Amino acid sequence: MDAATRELLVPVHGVLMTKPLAETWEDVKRFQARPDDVVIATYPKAGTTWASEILDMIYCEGDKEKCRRDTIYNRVPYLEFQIQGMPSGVDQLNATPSPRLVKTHLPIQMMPDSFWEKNAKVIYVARNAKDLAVSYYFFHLTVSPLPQPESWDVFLYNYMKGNVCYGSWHDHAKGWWEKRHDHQILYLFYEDMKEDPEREIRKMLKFLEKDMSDDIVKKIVHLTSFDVMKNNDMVNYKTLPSEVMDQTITPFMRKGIAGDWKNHFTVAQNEKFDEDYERKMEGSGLHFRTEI
Ligand code: PPS
Repeated sequence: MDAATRELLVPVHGVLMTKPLAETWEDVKRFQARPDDVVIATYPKAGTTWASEILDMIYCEGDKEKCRRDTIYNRVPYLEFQIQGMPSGVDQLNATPSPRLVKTHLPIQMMPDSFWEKNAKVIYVARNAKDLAVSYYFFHLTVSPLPQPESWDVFLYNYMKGNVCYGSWHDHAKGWWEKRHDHQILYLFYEDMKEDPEREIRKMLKFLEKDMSDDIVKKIVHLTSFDVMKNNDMVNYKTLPSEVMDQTITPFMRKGIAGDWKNHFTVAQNEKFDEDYERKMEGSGLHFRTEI
């Protein structure tokens, strides 16, 4: 682990988290879910904001103005959010009337028990590990609570080892995949959403037992497309103070594609990554597409 990581991240039950979160971890653990909560669970950079916007659109029946009532991080509060000087995710959620949409990046073993006890539904979005690494790297360059990577190579090494905030991508993807056998979890893939967003939105509707006209579904597909979201200040995080997220380095809505990893991985990095990946994912039954 490099010095910057050691300074800003500490392990909580063996998973690296930011220090402010580690210090308030018990508040997250004790969080009280409600039966009608719908959780959007992801490893960071897997398409959380995209899925969150789709779900809020579903709840608002595709009403564009209603969805622009506030920023995405207020409409879909981030359970374990903890930055000094800003309201915590737990406080925000406690003050949110039902039905709530809840964002989390927690790995399965760290979810507050209450979500299982209350039988809240979860939509998990997974994204292939290579594109995710690139997106996470650029995100680290822009946000102050995360350690500044020494280089892309060092970042990739830390990521493969699980020495990044939220720990191992492999464990995260596999943990949630296994849990779907005994809980209401809809497991979706970013690459499928890219390929056919309408089909994936219909899966969400079915899972949530909601009916919707074809016209509204198509409207939601359009309003949640990358180009529309990139120019929507209620989802592109431009409302965050620049000392928290500096988008002059790279925008939050950066590329939004599958396959960008090819522009960043060297041949040697790719070989090493594949070898490590095969070992960690073998027998999981999970298959990701790294391009579409
Ligand atoms: S975060 O910070 O963990 O909540 O980030 P998250 O929202 O999970 O992921 C950000 C990446 O998702 C891309 N994105 C999209 N792709 C396609 N279509 C839409 N509508 C969309 N919205 C967000 C965003 O561009 C980030 O990926 P990269 O590869 O960095 O562009």
